[in-house]
Parts: sequence; C-alpha cells; structure tokens
Amino acid sequence: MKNKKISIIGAPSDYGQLRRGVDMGPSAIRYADVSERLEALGYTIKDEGDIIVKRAMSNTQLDTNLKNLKEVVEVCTQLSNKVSEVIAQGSFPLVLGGDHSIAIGTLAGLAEHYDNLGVIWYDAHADLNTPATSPSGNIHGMPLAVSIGLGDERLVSIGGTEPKIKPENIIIIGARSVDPGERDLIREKGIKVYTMHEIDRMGMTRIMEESIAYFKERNVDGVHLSLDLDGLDPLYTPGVGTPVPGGITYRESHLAMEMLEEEGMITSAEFVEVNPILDERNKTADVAVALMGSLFGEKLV
Ligand code: EXY
Ligand code: MN
Ligand code: MN
Ligand code: MN
Repeated sequence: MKNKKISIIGAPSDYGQLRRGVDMGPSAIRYADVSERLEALGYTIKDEGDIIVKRAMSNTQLDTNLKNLKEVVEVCTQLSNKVSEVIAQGSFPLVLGGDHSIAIGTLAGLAEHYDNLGVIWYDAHADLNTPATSPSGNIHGMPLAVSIGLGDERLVSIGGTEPKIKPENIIIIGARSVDPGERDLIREKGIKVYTMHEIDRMGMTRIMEESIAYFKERNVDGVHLSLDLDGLDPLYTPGVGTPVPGGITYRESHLAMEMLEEEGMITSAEFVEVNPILDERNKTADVAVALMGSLFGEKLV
C-alpha cells in the first residue's frame, strides 16, 4: 500500500439486521491484534476508536420494510463524517463493522473525495435491495443500492443527495444468494458480478486480473474494498449473521488480497459482519485480520 498511514474506525452497529452481537465486531477484530499486525508491516496506525452508536433497549421500527431506519441514518451520518475527516488528514480509512449497512456511511464519506471511485464488493450477497424488493426489510441488504442512489431518500441523501458511486464502477465477487429484484437491477444497471460459478470456472487469479484491468480501463480515482466476511465459506468464517454455504476459500481470499496489494490500487477498506457471538473462538475476526495482513503487504519470505 502506498499510503503508510492507516486510521482504524470502529462502527459497532447491529441495526442493519436483527441478530445482535455484530456490534461487537470492532472489539473482536481489535482483540485479534489488527493494530499490531499492521504496525509490524511498517504502517503508522491511528486507532480513532468507535463512532458512537446509541444502545437502544430493543430494536425499534421493526414493522416497516426499513428496520431501524432512524438508527441506521444516525450511525451512517457519523461514519461518513469520520471517514471524510480521516481522508482529509491523508490517512487510509480502515473501517471495522458492524453489519454491512455501515457501508452507506463509508461510501458517503469517500464520495466527498473521489469522483470516480471503484468498489469491490466481496460478499455472498449483492446488497442491492430497496424497500420495494427487500424480502426482510433489513438495511444491511441494501447498501449498494443506496450508494447508487436507489431506495429511501433518507438513506440516499446521507452525505448529499447525489449518488455516491456509479453502477459500472462496482465489481461484486463471491455472490451466491441474490434476490429476484437484485438480479433485475444487476442486469438493468450493468453491474459486474463474479458469482461462485465464475470463481470455480475461471479461478481467482483471472478474476482479479480482469477486475484490476476493468478499473484501469474505467480510470477510477481510487478503489474501495468492502469485504463482508460472509463472502468466504462459513467453514472459514462461521461468525456471521447470514452464512451461505459454497463460498470463497481462505486461500482464494488471501490470493485476492495479495493481488490487490501488488497493484497498490486499494485506497480504503472495510471489514464487516463479524459477529463474535456466533463465532468459534474468534475465528472470523482472526481471518479478517489475516486477510488485512495480505491486503497490506505481509509476505512469508
Ligand atoms: N438479500 C437478503 C436480504 O436483503 O434480506 C439477505 C441480505 C444479507 C446481507 C448481508 C450482509 O450481506
Ligand atoms: Mn453484505
Ligand atoms: Mn463526489
Ligand atoms: Mn453478505
């Protein structure tokens, strides 16, 4: 990574879905020694601590197709400001989730600094639902749609009303659970998706080569990595709220991170959906930190 300054931002929110415990993700990742691991690679780490997520007695607004909307808006607005501030200081923002709804805030903050941002969405899901298509009403299934300007106006307008990213600048990797409305949107908007089928068939090497070439062709001014730990097979990352079997392997994931690092293309990252309550001895947070090691240039020899 070219930028040697990393700012860690914790976003301990579980409001984008209904399984409690993912709010402890930042703690679990810190417990897995994220700072120490990256410091050993020669980076200067500033842990910004966590953004403030008010603890509700119980989740509210469960009766709509936008569950906990108010809380999600509050969290994402704060996170957007924090991410933007960190970039203004010349630091690499490394956001620790929290469920994937926090990406609405991360991308809103990034959009203040990038006009043609590329995004890698490493995930079992497409996260392209809107209130009209969502089968659950859980906002963690909506952040990509929101970021291209679709869905509820109160989410879309976080950090400004204009779309934060362009659909044609998105690459989804690892998809294996896509809802009908999401599939329609992928086709309509021409969003690039490598499903598990393509990963099996082409191999991760070719997928990363193509992805890197795609971003270069599109002249992106930065690339954000949004890594949902459920992109990996639950065998490796059992501590996630919405596991889907048949996922990306541990080795394939390291390879993907290493290839991105060699290219020096990634300008921000977030690691989300780590839920230590559902985990086996912090295995999922350990994997998250191991992948960060590769993303930031760890080499065996
Ligand atoms: N597509 C389903 C929904 O919208 O409810 C499941 C979404 C899970 C989203 C996760 C974290 O990436
Ligand atoms: Mn996700
Ligand atoms: Mn902009
Ligand atoms: Mn997911």
